Amino acid sequence: MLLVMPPSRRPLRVLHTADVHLDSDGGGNPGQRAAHHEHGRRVFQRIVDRALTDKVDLLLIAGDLFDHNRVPDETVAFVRTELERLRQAVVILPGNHDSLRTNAIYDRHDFTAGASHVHVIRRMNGETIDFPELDVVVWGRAMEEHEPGFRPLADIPGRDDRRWCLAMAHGFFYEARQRPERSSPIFADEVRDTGWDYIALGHQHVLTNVSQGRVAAYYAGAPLIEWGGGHPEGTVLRIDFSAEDGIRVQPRPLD
Ligand SMILES: [Mn+2]
Repeated sequence: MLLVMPPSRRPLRVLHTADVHLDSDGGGNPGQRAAHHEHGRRVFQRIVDRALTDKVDLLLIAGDLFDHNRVPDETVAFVRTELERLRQAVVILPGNHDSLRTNAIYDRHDFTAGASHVHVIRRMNGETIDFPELDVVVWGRAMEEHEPGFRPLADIPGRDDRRWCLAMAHGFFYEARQRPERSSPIFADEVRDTGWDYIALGHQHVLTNVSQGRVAAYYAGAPLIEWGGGHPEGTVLRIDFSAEDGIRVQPRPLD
């Protein structure tokens, strides 16, 4: 009997985060705001620490890394310095808080300058970033306007069986097809029909598994949950891909 084996792919380890919301206001007086900003930076540092400690191959940031497009240069410099600690590839998808509208942070600053491991998804019609050395492709569609007509997974290409196929999307998940009232809708059947290996989602701040059929799809949840709460740090997701053992998703702490 002839067995047709799928092409083997090297094992892959990914860290998935989203909704870091650096420089979010957090309410309060200027002193409290400054402390909140500082706390957000420490959380981002811990995400980079986790990527290093867990020796991931790839870090995916699925939208809303920044809370708004007006963040000062100093915050951008902080992020770039942190990302310089990594040798691993990083892919940043703009979300609704850091979307590619006029004066966008990703237009004002080139995060890839002098940092060839950093990639920012900027094409409104979607783009595929190929990492042949990792046997992986990452696809995403950049957001300009967060509105019901924007479909983060629209026109995703067919999968490539020789590679791990990962997509990123920032938006609101719908279990069933309907006329979307919410902006940037992501429908369950769209997730399923991609046939891709993993969809790294952002926008919903609670860790949620919305996998469909054989397509794994998760919201990583916000890594910084509550200001002043009992559990100030959320988690990030680590995903291990293996041709033999399949795909394993686990939350990883940030302390
Ligand atoms: Mn969002």
